[in-house]
Amino acid sequence: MGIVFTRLFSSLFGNKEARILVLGLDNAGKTTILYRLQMGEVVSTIPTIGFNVETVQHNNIKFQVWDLGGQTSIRPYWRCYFPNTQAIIYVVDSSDTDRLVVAKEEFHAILEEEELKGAVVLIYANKQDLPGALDDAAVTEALELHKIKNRQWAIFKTSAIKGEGLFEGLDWLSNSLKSGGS
Ligand code: G3D
Ligand code: MG
Repeated sequence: MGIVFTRLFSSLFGNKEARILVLGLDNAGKTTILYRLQMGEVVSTIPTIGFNVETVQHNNIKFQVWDLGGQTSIRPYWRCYFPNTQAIIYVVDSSDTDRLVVAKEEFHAILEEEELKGAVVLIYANKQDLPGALDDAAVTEALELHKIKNRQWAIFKTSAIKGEGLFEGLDWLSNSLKSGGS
């Protein structure tokens, strides 16, 4: 996957610093995805502000991961990570039907952020290998993706454990970043 990744994303941003945020509720599979993509060393930091951010730097592209939900007091600090964000990868545990409403609310709150207005959105309907996992159409409905206005988005079924669907999603992402000229 490392080589595939290089082929997809290299020279996409020239020398410009680029940021891709990988977000979702805890337990969605974000950290698993980060390791699965094998882009480089995952560096985990716990800033004094109190939330854990995992970072992988691949050339000039920075992937940054943290858990949404929970304490509202730390949320203002998320904004430090918003500038220069070209894409958001939103990860959902498709088998955790109880928390899909929360996942939806967190998702739409993030989309409202001014500094993320231009970001392309890729949704991973993860944990497709689990019995009872909702498919992409059902997750689309649960997250109310039809409400997304004025931005490119796509949803892919994935199993981070099996490594399925991740590459297809990134392929879409790199193509839409190319066409969007961001
Ligand atoms: P997070 O970083 O979003 O909080 P993690 O989520 O990557 O830590 O994953 C949480 C748990 O879900 C882990 O299990 C992980 O192995 C599992 N997981 C992630 N992706 C998948 C998937 O596609 N299918 C299945 N079946 N499980 C997945 P543990 O047991 O280590 O807590
Ligand atoms: Mg994690």
